[in-house]
Amino acid sequence: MSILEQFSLQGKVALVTGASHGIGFALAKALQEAGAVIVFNSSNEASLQKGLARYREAGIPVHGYVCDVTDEAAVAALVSQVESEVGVIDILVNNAGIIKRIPMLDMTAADFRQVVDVDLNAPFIVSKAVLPSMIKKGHGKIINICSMMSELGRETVSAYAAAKGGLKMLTRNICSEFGAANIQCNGIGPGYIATSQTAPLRERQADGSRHPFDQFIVSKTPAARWGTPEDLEGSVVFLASDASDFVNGQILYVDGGILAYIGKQP
Ligand code: NAP
Ligand code: GCO
Repeated sequence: MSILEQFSLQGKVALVTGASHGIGFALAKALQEAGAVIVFNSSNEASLQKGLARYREAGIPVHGYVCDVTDEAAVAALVSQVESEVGVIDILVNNAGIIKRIPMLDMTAADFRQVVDVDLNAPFIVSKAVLPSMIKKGHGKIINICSMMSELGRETVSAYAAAKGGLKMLTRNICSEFGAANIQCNGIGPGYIATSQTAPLRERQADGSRHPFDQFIVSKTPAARWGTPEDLEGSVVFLASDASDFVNGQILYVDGGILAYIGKQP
């Protein structure tokens, strides 16, 4: 197989969860450009319609569905509907995620549970729903969108870091349990990426200056910039393709070097 054929996704069906915008949209765009048929879901009809319009404007053919990824019955129904309307899912990208930035002593258990439900329980639910058909087909790719917070903590993101740390270990466990069935499960760990999720950390201050956190992240990142969703496109095609058939249980950090860097002396 030529190197370009190794990276081709022709004939594959990819489900990217929560891909109406942001990182998920960029990942779906890249997978489609590599040849995959794209399926995505949104948590509600309004977001689905906005997402469908965004894909239409970009000339990207997609199949879109409403599905709350934390709802096991809804996920089972989604996978069954996709299998009958589009085809068996060859590639799953567990992208849907939320964050709550609340100091731990102020965070309710309900807040904590909600973040873990979307960021950790849902990847378990959706992976469990797609694995049987992948096993029957004799191959499959599961890509979990982890985070720098799979490795590091910081104030106010206890639930998110716990969930993303768990997602790193779920990735390794799916690898362990299904590697023999030719299923590869890896993670992508984005650094700080400019999306709606991190918009509050980049808001201009009243005096027009950059947000202190924005300045902090740029100073801590060797690439000296925030990442963009497009920075993640190559890594998702690699992990979704035959080129990564002997890569399993790994988290590929796409972070501009921030995890490797202790930071400049003040
Ligand atoms: P985003 O713009 O907030 O998008 C998150 C997506 O998740 C939304 O499209 C949302 O879909 C979907 N979602 C949330 N709850 C859902 C549910 N219950 N059911 C179905 N879909 C649901 O965030 P993003 O920055 O693109 O992040 C995408 C992923 O990358 C997340 O897992 C995030 O943790 C991770 N990540 C982000 C960064 C970053 O710096 N931005 C860095 C590392 C990792 P709807 O709009 O339909 O509700
Ligand atoms: C935060 C940010 C981060 C990013 C990302 C970093 O509040 O610290 O939202 O958590 O979203 O996960 O990799």
